[in-house]
Amino acid sequence: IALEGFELRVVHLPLVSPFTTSFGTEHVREAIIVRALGDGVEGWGEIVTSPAPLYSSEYTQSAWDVAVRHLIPALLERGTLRGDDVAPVLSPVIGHRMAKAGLELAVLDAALRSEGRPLAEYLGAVHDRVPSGVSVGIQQDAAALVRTVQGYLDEGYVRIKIKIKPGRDVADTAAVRDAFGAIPLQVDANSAYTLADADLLAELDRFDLLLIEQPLQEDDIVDHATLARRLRTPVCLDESVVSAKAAADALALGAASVINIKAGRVGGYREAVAIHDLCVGAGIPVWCGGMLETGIGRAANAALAALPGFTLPGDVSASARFYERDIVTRPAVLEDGHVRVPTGPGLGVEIDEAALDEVTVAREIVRR
Ligand code: OSB
Ligand code: MG
Repeated sequence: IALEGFELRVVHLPLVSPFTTSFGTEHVREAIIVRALGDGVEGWGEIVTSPAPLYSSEYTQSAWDVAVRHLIPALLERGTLRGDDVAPVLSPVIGHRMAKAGLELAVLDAALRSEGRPLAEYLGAVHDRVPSGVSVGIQQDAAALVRTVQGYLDEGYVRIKIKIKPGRDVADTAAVRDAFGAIPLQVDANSAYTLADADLLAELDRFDLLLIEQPLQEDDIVDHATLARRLRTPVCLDESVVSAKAAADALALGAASVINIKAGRVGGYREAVAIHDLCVGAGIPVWCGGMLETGIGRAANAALAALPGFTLPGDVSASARFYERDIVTRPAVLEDGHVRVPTGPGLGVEIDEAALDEVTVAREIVRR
């Protein structure tokens, strides 16, 4: 496509309930919505940052700054671009993967819409719907957690993930296991532990969890390998897997036996597919993570999760799990425990511009 510019918006979407992880509580989802402006076409993307660098080093203002000063100028300088060109053009810039992924998605969407081709097909999807898991934040106490999980099970979610942190781990997990029996259950620590907690984490082995996600720090690859040898529960990496190279290194060291793939964390959808392909080749199951995406990123996640190697249910929930009002006209819904993979051109969702305007708190257009 012939690129003419990009519109960036910071959006604030109120959450239906606060979302608490080991690193903090959010009441509002902040993200950057990207509109690629082409010659007669446009495309949409989402930069999945938060206001503070607590999940990873990126945050909204860092992504905005690098996008405006470095990434967008590099793309506009090229003029005409295919979706596949975005990652190579942006690769001289180190890091800033969420910013790169959001820009890549907007260009891909524009290019695919102009070809009339769905993103799912472009990525290599083989399913028309994906099983839907739900990520449950840390609640007031174990009783509240059980009530919250009950609600999601009643809605039909096929897999439960609970967030854990020191002091809210074994007892919370026991409460959910005791209340619901042999449901597909996993836990996510978001880097809250160290190798010194290995004995404590081994207590989780008795709950027959699908996996424990990111118990240690982002750069603790060797420690994750040491921990993985101590646990019966499979170790899954999220934060640590920032690229296909990082995934290959983690697998070579035995640091993970499952990988959570998020396009934002790894710098884009092409890179996400590369990690998928690598894991399929290595016999490692993968699943699609989430970053509380709006309908834009959520549509892309559903497409990615439909690739053949995504053999575990992902955090690809219905929009209503997080938002009362989404910014797309037909937000993802839960049907029989699944979310449909959009079939229209590009992302296959249409933007609700009135809803988008309502949640926009900052806006800038960068033209050639
Ligand atoms: O670690 O998977 C994570 C949300 C924000 C940041 C990190 C994570 C999460 C989630 C939510 O677990 C997943 C979702 O979007 O449903
Ligand atoms: Mg995680």
